[in-house]
Amino acid sequence: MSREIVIAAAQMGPNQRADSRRKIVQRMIALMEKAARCGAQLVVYPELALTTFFPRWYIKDTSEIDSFFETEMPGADTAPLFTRARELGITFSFGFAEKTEQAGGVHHFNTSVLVDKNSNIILRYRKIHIPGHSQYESWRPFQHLEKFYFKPGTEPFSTARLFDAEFSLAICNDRRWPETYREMALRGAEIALIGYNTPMHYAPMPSHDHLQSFHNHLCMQAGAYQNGLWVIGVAKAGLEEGCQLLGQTCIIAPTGEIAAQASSTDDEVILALCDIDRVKEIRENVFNFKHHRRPEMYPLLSRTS
Ligand code: CDV
Repeated sequence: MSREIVIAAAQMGPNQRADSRRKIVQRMIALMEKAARCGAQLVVYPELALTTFFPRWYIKDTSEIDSFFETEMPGADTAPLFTRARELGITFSFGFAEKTEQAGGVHHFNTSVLVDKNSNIILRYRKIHIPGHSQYESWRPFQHLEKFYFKPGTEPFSTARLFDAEFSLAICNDRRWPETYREMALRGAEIALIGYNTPMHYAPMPSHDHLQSFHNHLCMQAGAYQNGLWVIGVAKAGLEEGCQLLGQTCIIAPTGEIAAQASSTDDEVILALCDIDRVKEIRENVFNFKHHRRPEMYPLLSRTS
């Protein structure tokens, strides 16, 4: 029996700081309903879908910082999204800022979850590659203080089974690292869901600004092809609080080909009928790990220092 899944990537336009969670969640529900009308079984939203990309600001007030974080999922504001998904029989994935208490301490993560059609969170991933800087840097036109707001996740990429296929989650900067896709594929993942917020201006190397679009597709297409994965890359896009964010939401086949791509920087749904068995075209041939990979020749890859 073929394993075909209609997957929707729900690109989101900008979230301004003054937008309430309620308003943002309503937009997410509207995207979900549109995707459902088109036959989607899974809807994928971006990184930090519920808020603006707040690491662009240096905020000292802890209650103000807390206002960007979720302490429960679903909480009062996000419950309507879960309820509507259950009514529609839709599975979905989205990113959010998570504040959690563990081992007597409070931790802040940049998190993504995968939710089944009964509203159960079946996979939770906390961003491993935290980019940016940890202290205010006055020379920047806007900050990228992810290292100030978030601790890196402590669990490696893992997978969850849905629709008879193996799913894995990654978040934004993770997509630029080849290790992300290889680790997922070695763990049996067949579909990688990756939300992102990528400013068009990269302050440490502005001469690369014109390459943002190219690098976005380059890394995800390479990751898909070199590991035989479907990759669903979903942007929060457009002009958010004066900061232009890249769009280019796309669904990439295991051959590295783009199967569907957004054509705006607003709220937009794109879909593809993803035949998960196409993973085999790559994994049983050119990148058959068992037959051709030479891990004993790559000892530095897993060295930690
Ligand atoms: N949200 C991100 O992780 N953004 C980073 C940028 C800003 C370096 C990215 O890799 O797109």
